[in-house]
Amino acid sequence: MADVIGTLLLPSVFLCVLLMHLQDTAKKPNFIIILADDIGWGDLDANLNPEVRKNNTPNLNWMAQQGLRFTDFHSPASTCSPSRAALLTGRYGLRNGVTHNFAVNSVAGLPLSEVTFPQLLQAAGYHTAMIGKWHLGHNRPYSPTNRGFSYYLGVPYSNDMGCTDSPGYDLPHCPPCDTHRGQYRLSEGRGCFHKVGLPLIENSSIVQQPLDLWTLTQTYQSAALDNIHHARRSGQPFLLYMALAHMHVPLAPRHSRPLTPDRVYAAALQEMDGLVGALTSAAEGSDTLIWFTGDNGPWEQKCQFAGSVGPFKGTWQLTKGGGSAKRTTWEGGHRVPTVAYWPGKISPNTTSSALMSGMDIFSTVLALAGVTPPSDRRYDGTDATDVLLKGAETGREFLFHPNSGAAGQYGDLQTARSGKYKAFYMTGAAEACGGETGSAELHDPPLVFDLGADEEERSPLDPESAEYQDVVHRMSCGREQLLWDIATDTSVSTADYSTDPSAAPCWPQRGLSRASAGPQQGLCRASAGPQQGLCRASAGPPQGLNGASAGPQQGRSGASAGPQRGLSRLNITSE
Ligand SMILES: *[C@@H]1O[C@H](CO)[C@@H](O)[C@H](O)[C@H]1NC(C)=O
Ligand SMILES: *[C@@H]1O[C@H](CO)[C@@H](O)[C@H](O)[C@H]1NC(C)=O
Ligand SMILES: *[C@@H]1O[C@H](CO)[C@@H](O)[C@H](O)[C@H]1NC(C)=O
Ligand SMILES: [Ca+2]
Repeated sequence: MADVIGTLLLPSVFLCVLLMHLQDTAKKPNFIIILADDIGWGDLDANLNPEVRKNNTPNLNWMAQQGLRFTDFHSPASTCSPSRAALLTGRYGLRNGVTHNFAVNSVAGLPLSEVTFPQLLQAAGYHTAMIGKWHLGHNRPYSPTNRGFSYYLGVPYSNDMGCTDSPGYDLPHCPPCDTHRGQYRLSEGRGCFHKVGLPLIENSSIVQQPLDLWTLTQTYQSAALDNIHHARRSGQPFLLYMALAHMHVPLAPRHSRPLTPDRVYAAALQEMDGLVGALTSAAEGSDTLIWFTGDNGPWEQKCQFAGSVGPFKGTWQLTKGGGSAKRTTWEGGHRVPTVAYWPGKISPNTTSSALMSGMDIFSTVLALAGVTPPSDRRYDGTDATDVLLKGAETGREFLFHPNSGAAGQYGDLQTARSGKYKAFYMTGAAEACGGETGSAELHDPPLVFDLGADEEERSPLDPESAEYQDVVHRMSCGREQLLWDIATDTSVSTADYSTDPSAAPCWPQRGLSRASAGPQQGLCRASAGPQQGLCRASAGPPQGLNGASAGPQQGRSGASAGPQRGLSRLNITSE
């Protein structure tokens, strides 16, 4: 009987599967990668025990309930630029060259010899849009529209790297851009940028400077929805890389009443969650993988304006002084809230404890799109398709965390993960709330923690124990293998971190000659006018260029863009 049914059904089932397969290959899936800035593992309610949840992330909780929540997912670095570079290239900073942050006046960015996954998707026919924080070089040819995005809207770096007219919540509180009689204020609190208005860039044009922090979420949301709707109408597969300004200071949640400082972070988190919800709704029914993650842990020195590490306290470090989140390789710096949602493809209400990294997004997204990255280089990302779609628990055998400013050389892989174990060859702290900094320490033999039993990293294993010996042997072999692999990689890039005052994105104020404000200290902002400081690309060429500079220098394997001068690098008049 079964045989008869089998014989009758087989051809039609086969045809069905074949048709589905043909459809699949004809229409590639869409991707929305949402990268939150400085978010803490404990900021996502779904990561916490029900009794300590604060109900700030209902949309993300819902996505987790309808999708997959990762419990051992890590940012590739614990500061912005290296984390983002590794996510986009699938390579450690030791290979892609980006080991620390770029500045407002950085001449260059992610080496041009590097290949980003948006670039590869774009070549495969995707509409590729990016909204938000780039932080991988704002001057041509390093800007997003030259690195794989057909559309870009956002702040070219962090939202605290420029002044605004109505500052958000930050610590210290930064004053507004001061244009009083064309002068800018000389001394302001540490960490406040006052010379350059925070720019909003669309494609390659400054469209607002300084931008309005308080409407930025709405601006980002409208642009994101436009891109999603446009791509859906056109039938073109799309990638949206949404690099949120949230939860990085200054926080500027819109609220009907002024907020007391202790309520600001929660309000900003709710605002971010609302934006995620809007993206999810816009993509409903469009065969879209939505992958939410973070670029590094909370910026603890911002005190009440920083996120929560949840149970990942880094207690060993705390007892020695300093903070144990952003910039460090403690769990608080690297373990980030991560949710993948793809109705019909990812099983609902599942969690995965697979050890994974943001670099794996590179390999997984490309595999799902059927795109093979160039074979002339080595990658550190692994294809996690089976973890997403088949519930496989096999994550990475090893994951290494680079130093991101808390200890040793930038980019050095001094912390290793394998299974439930973590080995520190070097430890270091970031600045804590209150200013304490701690100090770096070399560990030979390494410090080893069993995260399965000790998630707060309190008590290292006894170096005499057999367990320790076994772990250290395995970790050290894995690490040496990787370092050898990098040393023999013929396509390693070096980033140019040189700076030049004229490299800052700057819409010079009309009527204010550079000379009157000091040679390199004019306040960069859009001219006031009918549009209230909104300068469109059509407003004409920038004036008052000053300071010729050498053109961007490339990594040793990168092509040179040739000499360019000052502000014209942004090419405000075109695109
Ligand atoms: C999700 O899974 C958990 C644990 O397996 C279960 O207790 C809960 O009822 C599930 N929720 C839904 C909405 O299916
Ligand atoms: C700026 O754009 C114009 C018009 O497309 C082009 O002729 C010029 O070479 C560009 N300049 C730079 C510095 O890219
Ligand atoms: C940016 O590019 C998009 C798509 O090419 C275009 O529709 C839009 O007008 C551009 N915006 C600016 C300010 O150039
Ligand atoms: Ca960050």
